[in-house]
Amino acid sequence: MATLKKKLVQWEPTDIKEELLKKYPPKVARKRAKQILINEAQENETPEISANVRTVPGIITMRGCTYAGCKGVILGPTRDIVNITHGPIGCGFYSWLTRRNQTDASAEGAENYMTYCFSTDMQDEDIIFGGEKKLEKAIQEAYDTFHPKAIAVFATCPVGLIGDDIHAVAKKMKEKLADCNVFAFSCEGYKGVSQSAGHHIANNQIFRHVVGENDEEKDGEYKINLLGEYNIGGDGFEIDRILKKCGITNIATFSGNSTYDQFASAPKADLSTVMCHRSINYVADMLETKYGIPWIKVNFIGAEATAKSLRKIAQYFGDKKLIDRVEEVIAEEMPEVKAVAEDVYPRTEGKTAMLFVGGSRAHHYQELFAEMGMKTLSAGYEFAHRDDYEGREVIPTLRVDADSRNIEEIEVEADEARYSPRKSSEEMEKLEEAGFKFKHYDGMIPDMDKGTLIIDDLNQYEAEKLVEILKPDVFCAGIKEKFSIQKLGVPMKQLHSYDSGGPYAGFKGAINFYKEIDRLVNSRIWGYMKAPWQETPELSATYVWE
Ligand code: CFM
Repeated sequence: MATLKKKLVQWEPTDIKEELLKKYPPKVARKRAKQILINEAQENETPEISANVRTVPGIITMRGCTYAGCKGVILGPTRDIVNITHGPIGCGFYSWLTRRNQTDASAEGAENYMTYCFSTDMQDEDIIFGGEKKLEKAIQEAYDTFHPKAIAVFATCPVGLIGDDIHAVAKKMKEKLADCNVFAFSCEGYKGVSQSAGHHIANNQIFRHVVGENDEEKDGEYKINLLGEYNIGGDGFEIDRILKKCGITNIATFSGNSTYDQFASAPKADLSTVMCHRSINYVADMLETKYGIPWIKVNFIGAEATAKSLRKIAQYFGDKKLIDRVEEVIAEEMPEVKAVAEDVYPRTEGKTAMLFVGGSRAHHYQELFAEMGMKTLSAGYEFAHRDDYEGREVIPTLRVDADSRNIEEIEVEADEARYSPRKSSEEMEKLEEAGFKFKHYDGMIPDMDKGTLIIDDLNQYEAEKLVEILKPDVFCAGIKEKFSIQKLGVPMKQLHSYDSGGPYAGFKGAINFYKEIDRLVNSRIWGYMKAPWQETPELSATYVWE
């Protein structure tokens, strides 16, 4: 172990970057160079990072496809919509319960279709002669069997290639079935450069076909929406527990542990809180434009971040009763969190981490590591956009390329009957003067130290190189990375599925995470692994870039 620790800090970030790029053909190296940024940690002076661009073919990316982002990520956690994959069976099968979103269907009469895998199972003849009839039959069959309140149809790559009009089929069946909302998503896997395009396609259609469908008033005080929280490993359950304890009413979660009615009722909230900015910021914007609901960024990953987010919500409503209750809850929850943090701290302090996850967790989880005294050496997203790195200020300057133009932007206007500003402009100004920021996200970069490496769309080759050079105490990514990293002698924590652990959100989640990471970074088993560079030490400190 001692020999491994020695290797830290002996590489300059510029040398590491050169080392990562060295093997590539010049054209690929030039492209990747723009996606690898050495952090200046100076607000607003950070040079731009290239993100949301195509992966070079042949590179083993960590990304997923557009269909995965639509069907799996956004619609996956909603229990009472029948989700039919129109395509060959593999797409439906692969997205069948592979994401660890949980749901609570224990209420009497609760519908839950999440455990089912619905697919049209397209065959060669459907590809040749068209699959619309088969889709129509599948919708009818699902309706006859379950009588769900909604059926969603998802396009896979071949559907787009052969030109099946899934929207026409959905429209026809909606009219025919009358008491079932049927809508479709043109989320062919190839549609965008990653799953991020699928989030956008999914949210547009949910906004168009479901949001606002239920106009009934909802009970409760301090009504919020929780956007971009997907209840992975029960995170949403923990957040809901805390919100409830504070007396805050969660009208709709998009989309962890959600139902059709939650989406339909979202306009009834008085504040939208955004967890995962990447996957859902456009819904927050649309809810504001159409219904007048302001939005703020929150983060329930990390105990301090959770406390801060609760205080922000309370400050927004500005009611003394809520402000006091939130303080009481924080005071009640924190001692246990602090006790565990203090216990692990001597063992975790000074340890190092790398995080390459999706489009928000690589940022959020740095909070939890910081609470344990751990330092993030390098981090990056798989598919986030520049605003998730550099902050929302860059949005007006984002380049619209052929791939992003491919994804529909829906025009939303204020709803004549239902638009009502939740706060007067004076009240909003007052909050802003007191330091409150609406529609605001600074991104990952300002929170990272100078000299750290921020890498977009990291691939397998670069991941192994990075680990080899910097030897972190823990590497965080997903299942595809898990074993190649562990074979290098470094513990690997899955931050998508949590390795079947969790929850890690909120106060109880922080406790789980501290304990888990303490076990991982202090396990002696990693010391027994022989990594290739331990046998070929020329790759260590003696290396000089020419
Ligand atoms: Fe948002 Fe997510 Fe993420 Fe994401 Fe995801 Fe996920 Fe993720 Mo895996 S919505 S961007 S597409 S926080 S499934 S719950 S863990 S890559 S960092």
